[in-house]
Amino acid sequence: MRYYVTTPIYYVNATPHIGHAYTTIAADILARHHRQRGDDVFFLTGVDEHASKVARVAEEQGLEPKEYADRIVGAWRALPERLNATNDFFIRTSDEGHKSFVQDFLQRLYDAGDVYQDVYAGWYCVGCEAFKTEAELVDGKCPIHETTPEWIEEKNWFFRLSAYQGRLLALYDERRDFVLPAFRYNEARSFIAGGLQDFSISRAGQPWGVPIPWDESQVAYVWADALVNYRSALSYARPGEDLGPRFWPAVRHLLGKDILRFHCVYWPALLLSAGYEVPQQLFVHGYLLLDDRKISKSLGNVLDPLDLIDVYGADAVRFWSARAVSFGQDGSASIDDLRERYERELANDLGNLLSRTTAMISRYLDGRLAARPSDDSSVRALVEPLAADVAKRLDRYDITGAVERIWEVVRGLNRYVESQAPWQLAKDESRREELERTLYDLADGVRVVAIALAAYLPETSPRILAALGGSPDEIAWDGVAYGLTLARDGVVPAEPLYPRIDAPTAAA
Ligand code: ME8
Repeated sequence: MRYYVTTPIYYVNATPHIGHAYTTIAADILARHHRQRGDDVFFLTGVDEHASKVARVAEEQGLEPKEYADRIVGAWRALPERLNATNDFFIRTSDEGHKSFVQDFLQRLYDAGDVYQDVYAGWYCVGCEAFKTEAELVDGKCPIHETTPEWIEEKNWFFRLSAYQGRLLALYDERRDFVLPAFRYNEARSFIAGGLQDFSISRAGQPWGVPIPWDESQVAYVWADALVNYRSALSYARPGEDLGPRFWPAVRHLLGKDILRFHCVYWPALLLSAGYEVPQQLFVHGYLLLDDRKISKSLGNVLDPLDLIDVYGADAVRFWSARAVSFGQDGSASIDDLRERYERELANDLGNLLSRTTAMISRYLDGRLAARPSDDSSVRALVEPLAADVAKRLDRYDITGAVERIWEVVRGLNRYVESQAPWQLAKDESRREELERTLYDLADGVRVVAIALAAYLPETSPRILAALGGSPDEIAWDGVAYGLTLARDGVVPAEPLYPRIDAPTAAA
């Protein structure tokens, strides 16, 4: 299967916060999982540079926009790198390959007869990079950014979105899973059903951006430029190779609910007009809240994900981000919860399970494990449904439910240790075979869990496999099955996976 997954491309008007890490982590979990399943995967992330708010910050700093972007882009590249995200490309909208693709794309809209010139007057929120209707404002302010929008009156080029209402409704009716979760599908569909207004795809009097091919006095409106990244990247990510035929339209867009309309309404319409196929699927997740407000650059309540990684490591931040809030819903984030999960779930449930397992194999069996899978083993019953259950959840983007399902097995293995009490079996020479089978099952269960968790915990999972005396990079998904541990010796007590953190509030 072809599996192309994207994050939004983030604005470079400030450095990344935990909200950006959130989507990047989710996309990476899906990308890694699909690679484990042997799918042909492409994972794209990157940055959105041609925004008015970017030009504004640059000006405040006395820099040309491009110079500013060149300086700050390092902080954005560091986000996926430090998170251990396996993106196959990092796009910047200032890439020449992107700009020429956008020009061709806009020309196609024009040639399709979907573009006309008109004067636009309205309230523009620079935070949103979008016009707002009076009805959307609260006390004259943008409710998201809590700022007064600017009155803008310009002669612009318009895209005939209104002409696509029927085609979009037909698309939504034909593909009930086009947008997930279902309540987001309903939200997008009712927005379309409520009537669509044409929107401006160009800006006058702004030098920063992609020139409109038939009118070089204007540049592309940031969204008419940014959305195209998902398709443009395929054309130049691999020099001399066009990945378009391979990965389009097998794309799954991940995005936050703040940009639902652009992705679920504007983007498919633009693609239809330009003669491209619409995406396979869009998944819209909720906001991570901090003290019940959206974490946002403009609101200033930012958590720096790199600080959290410094203290807890990338795996713990990934785990917490996937687990703390049901993916798709809004939810609150707190450092206390991260610390709690680090200690209780990662260090105790998982770390101690590995420590005990390896210590007992070392102590009671001299580090030697014979292959003893058995038909009536309770560990077999515990792990057998796991591969299908996890895959089914991840196919629905339920990254929280999938990791919870894996954790049921982790907890089940801990109960198994308690109920089998290998330390008792070890006292009785006549129960040697039972001891061997118990420790075999335990080691095999931990191996299964490590492979199932590899997409979430890419640093820890190979360490677990190696500690069990296996090959650290054997993580193919068909390894999530009972009884594949081979006979081995030389198992020694493992180092703690998650050492105590003495300064847990360092990042707070
Ligand atoms: O909108 N909770 O960029 P952006 C969860 N450049 N996710 C969050 C979040 C939060 N509190 N804050 C941000 C843009 N995100 C455009 C996108 S795409 C063609 C152009 C994540 O820097 C979430 O994915 O404002 C959200 O949609 C995105 O960052 C917005 O990033």
